[in-house]
Amino acid sequence: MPTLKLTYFDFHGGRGEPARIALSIAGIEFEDVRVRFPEWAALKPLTPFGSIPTLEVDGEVLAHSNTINRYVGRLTGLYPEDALQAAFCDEAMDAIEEATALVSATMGIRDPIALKAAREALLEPLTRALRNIDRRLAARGDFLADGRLTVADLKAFVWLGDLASGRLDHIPANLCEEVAPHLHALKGRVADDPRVRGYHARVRGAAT
Ligand SMILES: N[C@@H](CCC(=O)N[C@@H](CS)C(=O)NCC(=O)O)C(=O)O
Repeated sequence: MPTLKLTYFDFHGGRGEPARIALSIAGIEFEDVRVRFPEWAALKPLTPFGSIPTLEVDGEVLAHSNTINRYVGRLTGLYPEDALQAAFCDEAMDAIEEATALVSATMGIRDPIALKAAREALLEPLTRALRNIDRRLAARGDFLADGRLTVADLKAFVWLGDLASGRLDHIPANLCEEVAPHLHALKGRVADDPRVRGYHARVRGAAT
């Protein structure tokens, strides 16, 4: 197994958390580097694309969350071997990434009125993304690909947790529940997976 160092912000969510969960539940050792927000400005220019997560693999640095998720998925057995199922997995992760980028673009808005307007403008595209992914999930069964837990489900789980966290002002915490019932059920299914429950029991209280 390669030596792995995963670098991401110090909270239980966002683009780096699915890889943390995947590696942890597979019992694969990795250095879990958690960046505090004040440390980020100094680190940013040292990353390949000015963003995190990054995953160092025997000294080679990988960037972009879905690249990392696929790589980690292959290491952990949480990425489909079948080409079509792998494409289903990728499609879901790319769709979530597109929706995540919409929200990310509003993260730096400091003016409360501008933030409210930007977040309210997100409701329509976010609802559309949730409904679209929900329809794909409904067509495929209990999981987004391969009929079993994959990194796509972990990415969906973390994304939906972020949306429902109440940390995103002006995004109703129950949006997924209201518009995407299959995804909402998937979130519960992943949370109830004994491996994921074990992960949360281990990390609870370690970070916010
Ligand atoms: N497409 C990239 C986007 C990464 C990204 O924007 N990460 C955010 C955190 S979730 C970040 O590094 N923000 C700080 C910044 O851009 O300065 C990915 O999927 O990893």
